[in-house]
Amino acid sequence: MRKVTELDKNWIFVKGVKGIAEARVAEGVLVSLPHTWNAADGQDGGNDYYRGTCWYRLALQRPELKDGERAYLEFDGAAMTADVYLNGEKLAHHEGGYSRFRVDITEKLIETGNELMVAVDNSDNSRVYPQKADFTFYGGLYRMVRLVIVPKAHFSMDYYGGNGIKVTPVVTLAENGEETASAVVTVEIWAEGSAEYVTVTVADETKQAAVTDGYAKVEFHLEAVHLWDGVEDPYLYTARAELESGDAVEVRFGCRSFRIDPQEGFFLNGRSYPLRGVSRHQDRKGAGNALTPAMHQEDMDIVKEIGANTLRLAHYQHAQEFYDLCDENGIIVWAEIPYITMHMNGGKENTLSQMRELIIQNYNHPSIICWGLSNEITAASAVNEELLENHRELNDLCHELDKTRKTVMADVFMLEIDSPMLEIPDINSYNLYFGWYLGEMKQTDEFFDEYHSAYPERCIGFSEYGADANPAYHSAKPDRGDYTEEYQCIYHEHMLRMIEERPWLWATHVWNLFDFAADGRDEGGKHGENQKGLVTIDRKTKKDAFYLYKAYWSRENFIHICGRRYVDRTEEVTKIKVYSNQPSVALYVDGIFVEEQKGSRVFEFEIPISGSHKVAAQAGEYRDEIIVKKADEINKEYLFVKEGDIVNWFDKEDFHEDCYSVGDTLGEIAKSPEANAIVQKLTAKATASRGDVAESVKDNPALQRMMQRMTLQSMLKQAGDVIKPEEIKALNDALQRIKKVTD
Ligand code: GCB
Repeated sequence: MRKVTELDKNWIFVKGVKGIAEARVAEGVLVSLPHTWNAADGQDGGNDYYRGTCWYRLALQRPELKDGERAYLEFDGAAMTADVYLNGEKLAHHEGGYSRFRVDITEKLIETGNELMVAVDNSDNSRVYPQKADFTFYGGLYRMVRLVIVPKAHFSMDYYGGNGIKVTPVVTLAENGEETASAVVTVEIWAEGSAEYVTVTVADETKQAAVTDGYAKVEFHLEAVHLWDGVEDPYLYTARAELESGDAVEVRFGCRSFRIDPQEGFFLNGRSYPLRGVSRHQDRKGAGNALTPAMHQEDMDIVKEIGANTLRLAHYQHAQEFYDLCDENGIIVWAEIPYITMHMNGGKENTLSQMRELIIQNYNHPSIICWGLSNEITAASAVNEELLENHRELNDLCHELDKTRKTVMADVFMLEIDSPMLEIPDINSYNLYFGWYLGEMKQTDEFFDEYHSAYPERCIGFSEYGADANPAYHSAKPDRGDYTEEYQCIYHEHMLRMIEERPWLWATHVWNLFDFAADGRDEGGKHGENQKGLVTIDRKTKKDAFYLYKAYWSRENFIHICGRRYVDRTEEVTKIKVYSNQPSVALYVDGIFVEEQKGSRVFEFEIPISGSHKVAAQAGEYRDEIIVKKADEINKEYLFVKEGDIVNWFDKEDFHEDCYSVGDTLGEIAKSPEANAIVQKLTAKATASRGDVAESVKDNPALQRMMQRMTLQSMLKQAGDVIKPEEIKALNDALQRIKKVTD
């Protein structure tokens, strides 16, 4: 029997001390695990959260060890690198903040007074990923640490944090005439410490096999297999393996088959099963990344509520508890390592070891169907032989460790579609932000159509898309870059229509289900947060766009009126938008019936307003209600761009349609040498502010073409603070004096 003790209490945490001598005697503070030292400063922005070495100290009782038993420490997550010391001696060094590792301490334990010390470091370096990315790199022992005592002969404890058992079900689906599917389930085990035989039980059948050189393989044939069938029926089997020493491991697995077709998308167990879902980061307000089981469960409850059937667990290995929840709830998962944004010359070994750990530790989860090699890796790195080689090695490693799953990459929009990068993984996916960071929403449609017609034999997905929204911000004229809930809705309405018309997209993942901490950000009225979530970082507010997805995906009947936070409205006639999965919606104002609409998911009404009104929408027994009030002036609390900023120079009455303006595309402006010349000066300044973007535009004809379709205003907004609103206004005034060149 193995004995497992959680070491969650009585740790002394010492911050900002480099050497062990000092850390041993430092007073420190008492903490419990999970713990991160960036729970507060990693979330309030400004790039100044603490990145460095901190220490965790624990007085460890010597466990009683009998008959050759061994004692291991098991760390589920120490971010980002860890050095483990027992009684002053360094026993292990681990690089990678998201995976499990173990340390054998058997020989180093002393009779009394054992002192465990762990130095954890999240400072920057040039070896361990991630180093450059849009999220906070929390430091700490932010997942559980355990003491595990195993008998002399035990399942492997020393191999990349795995648990020594690999279960591979191969399903044969029912064909004409047959009623049920069958499966061959291969159970492989690895043992250390001279085991002789293993007893394996799967679905009430028990078999024994000899263990040779620490390895054994047993096969089971399951007739009438109960499939793991996604959200409909995520049935899990258990495999239990026991050595003669009494050491036992138990894992759950699922029998399912899948395939991905470049024209028809994803198939689960032989039937079309379009993957439509969201991404998730592992953090939340106040806790940082030190999440409790209840927090994981709450996240999964929200995934279920929105009705997603897939999750991209970005941008690193998530907690075992969460992959377990995905298994139990039938959610199809994209798992990945943090090889992100920027390739590092000295980082290849780390990408390989993080991938090894990801696969070995997560192989048995039926929810996972692909391994992500990298994310937007060409955003700040050129496509050269070194980058290609790193990807080829990762790709080969995945196939060597796992014959059953696909490899995938999340490509940045400026990666040319004919790049050799795209030929490496089995399938691909693009992150596109047209309509948010740049360009117009419909460029997304055009991009995918171009890709699909150029490469009809390739599987392509939509791995990221989104628009930031601060639920405090509102507008009757939502616009790109205004951070309003209303623009986020319009953006996602477009994307959902776009996706529906392209069933060949093998998977689509909204970026992101939850707002998350991104220390480098300071925008949209919040510090240190990426607000592309459909739900706020504290999980308390579901933004309106959440209900749009729910209307598309969920079978739980509901009705939702948008704009409950947009109370004060200056317009005489206001728009009331309702999201529902019901076929018709009736609207009432102040208790009086106004109109009933038949439709699908998005229902739009217009009502005149004069005072304070109670607006209700009803579909059968489902009902929702909001209050709106006629206001004389715009409520400043609703605006990201506050008073004094220049917002709407288009509203001027003297706007000349026959002259140029910042609302024209770069392509249109280029037709007039005069207009082009004055624009060039400002755009040069804008692109210079984003060195990485400027570089890629220069060498990238596809991107240049795309930029021709962008409005000047979109392009300038990219530059953020570099171009002042006054400068844009002056530019617009100058353009308004130049007559348009007609073809
Ligand atoms: C991306 C990245 C993701 C960012 C996202 C954004 O493409 O992959 O990590 O958070 O864009 O919101 O800009």
